[in-house]
Amino acid sequence: MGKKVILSGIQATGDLTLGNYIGAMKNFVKMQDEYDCYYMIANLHALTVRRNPEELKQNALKVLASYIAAGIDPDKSTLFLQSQVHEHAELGWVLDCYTYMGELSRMTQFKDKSAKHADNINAGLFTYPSLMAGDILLYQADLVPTGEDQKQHVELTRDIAERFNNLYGDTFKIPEPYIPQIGARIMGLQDPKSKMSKSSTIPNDTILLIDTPEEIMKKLKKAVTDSEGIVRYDEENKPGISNLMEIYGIITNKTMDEIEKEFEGNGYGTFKTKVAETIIKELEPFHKKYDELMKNPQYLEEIYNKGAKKASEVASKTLKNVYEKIGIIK
Ligand code: AQP
Repeated sequence: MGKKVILSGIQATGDLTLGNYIGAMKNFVKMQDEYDCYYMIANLHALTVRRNPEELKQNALKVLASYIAAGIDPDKSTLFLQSQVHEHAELGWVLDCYTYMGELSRMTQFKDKSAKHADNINAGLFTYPSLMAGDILLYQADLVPTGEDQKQHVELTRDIAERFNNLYGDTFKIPEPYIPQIGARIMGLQDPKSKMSKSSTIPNDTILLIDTPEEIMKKLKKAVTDSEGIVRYDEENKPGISNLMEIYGIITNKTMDEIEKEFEGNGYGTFKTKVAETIIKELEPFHKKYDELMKNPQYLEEIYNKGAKKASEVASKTLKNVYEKIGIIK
């Protein structure tokens, strides 16, 4: 029996955050030996918000460089741009026709993003989950590693796949979400009730993977806490400190109990400094590799072209089967 298949991706919407790293990329790296992994750069998804065309191109390279710098080996995993494999857009359209408006209007991300971009609530923002279902189902993925915020979309993908299979017979593998137990939802440093996000406009809210050590230390020192002064995990009443504890815990492999003991009798200043130092150390090799890769766009182009070739072979088989089943002449 062959290896199980994984598909996941990150939108080409800006510099990646510590949330993307902990919630998604760390698992991408961990899973690449055991699974047949397809990691795409979701540049078509990025169009749901207005983008500067040059920045969108550059952001695609940044995501690819981040994948490799974080430890994804392009010889083990298939790395490609979503736009290079036209089957994504085609299957996305087909699945639009098998997804209900009621389902799409229940999606939390649609509600959040429509509130953030009230001047541009476009149809793409609404049907984003059908395109994402197409991304996953094209590769007959068994697992989809993501952060907590994407779980709802993977669940909808399962519903769409089951609906299609019931109508036309076994066509799609039904995928499972794969969500880390800790770190699935890293929160903003200034607004710890909202998820840390690439597009956050709140100063010092987000740690970017490309932040310098000085910037990371500064952001940590300014992170919102509470007046209790005790390093104690309580997500409801101490969201700021609990978020920092999760970040520290996932990097050091320590439990919340161990962290509470470690910082017993210490104030928040000592704790924040230690968290900052831990993040800086974790990201040191990333920085070095990322800078090298971004100086070599030709190498990045080779990687995504090679990946797209392999991805297209798999995707075209699935789409051909889908078209035959629904009566579309190719
Ligand atoms: N704060 C987070 N904590 C844990 N996981 C997270 N992810 C994103 N933010 C966090 C996970 O990263 C993967 C890629 O996300 P994406 O860029 O495709 O879309 P997103 O979820 O919309 O991420 P952002 O950073 O919030 O982007 P913008 O600001 O452009 O919308 C996903 O697996 C996601 O769960």
